[in-house]
Amino acid sequence: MKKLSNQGGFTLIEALTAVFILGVGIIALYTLQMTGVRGNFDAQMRTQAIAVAGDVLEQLAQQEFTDGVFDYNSGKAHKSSELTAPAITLPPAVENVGADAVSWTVSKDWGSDGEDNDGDGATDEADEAGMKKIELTVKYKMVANMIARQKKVTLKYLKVKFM
Ligand SMILES: [Ca+2]
Ligand SMILES: [Ca+2]
Repeated sequence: MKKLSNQGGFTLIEALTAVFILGVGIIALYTLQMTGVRGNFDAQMRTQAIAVAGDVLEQLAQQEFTDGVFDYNSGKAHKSSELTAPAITLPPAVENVGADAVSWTVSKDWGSDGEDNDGDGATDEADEAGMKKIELTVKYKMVANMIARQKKVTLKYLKVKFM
């Protein structure tokens, strides 16, 4: 039988090349996996932050239009410490941010802010009065690959004075 001279198995270069390609593949898979895990984690933190925002919004909705929590406050943010009962449970990701994790800003009353808020051409007319724009922000901190990143969710709504 004729023996083929070229059948001495793999050369070292071929073996190293195969290992290298396999390595690159494994690293790519690992990176993909980590990206997926991080994405899941981020979604989870975000959901928790939105739940907190919903709780705060509910409490704000129960306050009168004239309550201090809706003061214009020179545009400065209100803090969650202004809220009374019931206490809002903060998930660790929100609590880690600190005292300003939950805050909201209040616009001037649309009836006296010198702007045409509803875009009808008239400024500060009767149907703009008794409305304020509330912008609620919940910050949360997520840790991924040992790096802490702060993110936030923002909800906007109109507080309307009942006549
Ligand atoms: Ca107007
Ligand atoms: Ca206005």
